[in-house]
Amino acid sequence: MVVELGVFSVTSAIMLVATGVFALWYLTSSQKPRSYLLLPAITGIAGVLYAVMALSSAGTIGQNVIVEARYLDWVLTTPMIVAYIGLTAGADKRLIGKAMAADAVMIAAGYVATTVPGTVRWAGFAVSMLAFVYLLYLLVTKVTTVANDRIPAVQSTFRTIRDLTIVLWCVYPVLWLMGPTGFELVRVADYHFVIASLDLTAKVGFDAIVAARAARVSTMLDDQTFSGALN
Ligand code: RET
Repeated sequence: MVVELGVFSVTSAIMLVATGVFALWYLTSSQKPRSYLLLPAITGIAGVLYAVMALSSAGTIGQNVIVEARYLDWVLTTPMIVAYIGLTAGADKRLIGKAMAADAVMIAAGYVATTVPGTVRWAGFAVSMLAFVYLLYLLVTKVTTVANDRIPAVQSTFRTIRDLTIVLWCVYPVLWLMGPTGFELVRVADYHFVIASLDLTAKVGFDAIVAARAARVSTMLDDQTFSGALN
């Protein structure tokens, strides 16, 4: 209980501080595509819902809503991460929508697998896995094909955030199987700690890479404009 309260509180604090940093970054950046707003939104939603998890584990909220808060965070923010990757690639609305829908199905079925016992549990897991594999398929085939038409700097950002996402996200179903939801090989407190670390990397790490790369690309473009003006 105490360990979980600590893990949730610290994670919430880091997410909220990161939200402030990314909001400031947005306000001060020279170019302001609307997609940049996804970055503080992703960490902001998680910051609030991790605070709910902390309050729930402290008993301040009468009921245990840890699982609900976590899946609500995931169902809102993981499609936003997918949308950001799609927008970076330059994919059209239809393709981005498909990938976001697959993602939402993955999380919704995962929630069923986590909360409903018996056969439904494994049916939920199977549906979630299928949606996950379809999402990965879209990312490495169709979305990547579109990204190949972009300038090299954008292509490399795309590949970095795509690969970070694929590698990190593959750990979640493995943990689900090992944790209290599956074969109980990992203790509950450790499970929450590992998930919080993954969530932090998948959100704050992801946002930081995007922001750092965006700054570099715009400096490069500014330099080009500058040298263009000289010629
Ligand atoms: C579940 C269980 C069932 C099978 C699969 C899962 C996948 C979950 C994923 C979650 C990603 C969360 C992220 C959060 C960021 O803060 C639901 C665990 C496939 C991929 C990136």
